[in-house]
Amino acid sequence: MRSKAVAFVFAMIPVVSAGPVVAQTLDDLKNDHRTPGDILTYGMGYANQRYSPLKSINRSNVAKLVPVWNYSLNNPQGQESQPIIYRGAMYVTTHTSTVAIDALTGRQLWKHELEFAPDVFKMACCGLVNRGAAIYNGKVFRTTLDSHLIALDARTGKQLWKTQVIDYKLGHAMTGAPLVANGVLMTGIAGGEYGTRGFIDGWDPETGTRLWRTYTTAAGNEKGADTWPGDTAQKGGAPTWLTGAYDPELDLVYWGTGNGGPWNAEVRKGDNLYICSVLAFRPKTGELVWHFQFSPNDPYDYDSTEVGMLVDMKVGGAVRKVLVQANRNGFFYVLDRASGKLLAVNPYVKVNWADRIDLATGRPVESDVTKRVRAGSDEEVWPSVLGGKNWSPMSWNPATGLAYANTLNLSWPYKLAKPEFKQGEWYLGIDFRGVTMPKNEPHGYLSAIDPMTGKSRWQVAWPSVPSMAGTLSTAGGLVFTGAATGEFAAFDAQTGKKLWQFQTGSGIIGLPVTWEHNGVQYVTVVSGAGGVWALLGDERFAAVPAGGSVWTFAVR
Ligand SMILES: [Ca+2]
Repeated sequence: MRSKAVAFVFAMIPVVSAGPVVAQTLDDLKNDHRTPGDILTYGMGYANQRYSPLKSINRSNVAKLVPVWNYSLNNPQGQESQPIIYRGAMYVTTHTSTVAIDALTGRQLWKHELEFAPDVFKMACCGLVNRGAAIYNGKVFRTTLDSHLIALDARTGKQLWKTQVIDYKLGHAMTGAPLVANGVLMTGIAGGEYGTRGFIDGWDPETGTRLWRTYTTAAGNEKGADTWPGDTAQKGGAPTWLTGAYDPELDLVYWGTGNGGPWNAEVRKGDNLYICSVLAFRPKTGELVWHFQFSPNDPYDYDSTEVGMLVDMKVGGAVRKVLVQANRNGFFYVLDRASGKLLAVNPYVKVNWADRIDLATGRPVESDVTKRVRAGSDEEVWPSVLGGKNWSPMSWNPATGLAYANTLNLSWPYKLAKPEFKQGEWYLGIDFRGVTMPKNEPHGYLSAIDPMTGKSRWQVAWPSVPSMAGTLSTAGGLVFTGAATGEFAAFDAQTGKKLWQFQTGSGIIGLPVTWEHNGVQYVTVVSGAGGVWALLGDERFAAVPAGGSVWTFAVR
């Protein structure tokens, strides 16, 4: 708690300080979840719970929520950026810009713009997006589609340094928000569809000098290299295109990895470490402490890049430090986050690729469907290539003990084909025909999931296109999320009853946040249709206007 004197000093500083910005410290980042006046991390705290203790907006007054301001991002692509808020400034990214906005008025403070060579866009498999910035020690950090990492002065937007992470022409892109933990700036990489080799990097935030690189496919004399035939690990995928979580007490960063390359797993027989896994490593060195592989030899593009949430939860009568994840493979996992031991695993959507996950070994028991797929048969597989849940994060409410996620009810037709590698092009090795939308059933839900059973306490069906947006939970008993058709909405966390909604003018695929200033609670979401769903040719989506903007709401 801040003393009254300190609070007074803070109140005397104008919302946007003209003087030097007090630098964010590592302690500020560590305490982010306890300081609802700012949002300093992707995930609203290192634990990635996207939970706020704020409750002045609650079940009884959320119906009075009205917009306070709207800011145009001047960008027609999908908007997946989570805002960062510090000392009255809000930082939002698009694929072509980083902006600082006065959080109370919506006035632009500065804008930093990017330009790309035209061939860059081909390397972004699934939409021209960026998922947000990181902030530390007076600097704003972001990644770029052409695989660079940039540091900007948080006060002026001036570029302080720019580093090439890797040559994008190899088939890489960067869309994720960086993570700063224990003084190290960390980034992942995309390119799992292009026959690339994934990695995670650690950087010096002051200079942009690379401190370490940990590859996510094991090769050469590395442990696990024997899970790849020949040199297949070199094009083996395991991309790391989202953001990790961090436990400061254990000093472990948790980072998810994606699919193997090519999707056709018959050409890379073996477990293929570390595709479709969570890696627990030391932020100072990148040294791997433990790993858990969800889908060994995955043929289905079941990325595990969305790492999930770190929660302290009762398991068998005792409170355990766990990592919970709604995996794209359709199973909900509870892992001990100190050791990686599997504590519970159950399906949370319709699954037919595996009969179950063996609790003792953590390995899937592949179904007859997958056995036939591996033999070359054409099969309908659940869940689809988009997974039981796609990239967007869920949120946690400690009062309900539930995980709130936008889940998908889709399958896909699957048949192996011959993979052919060509640099900078998709390297799949399957007859890819998109997803199947079931008739007479919703295609997605907002689901309130019990982590120990995978069962939903309640589900709300999306009436049209399913939502790919993130969720936000609050102590006000609310869950906020957005619809692909543009409605930003609040639901009762206990019952799923919709309590409020507002049409934002374009589709929502972003990450809502809440924050306060002078005792007033605000809710912010970035609107802007696009992302992976826009690539599916769904005619229902064609009627949703493009156009990125930031909305901030309050009860008035
Ligand atoms: Ca905070």
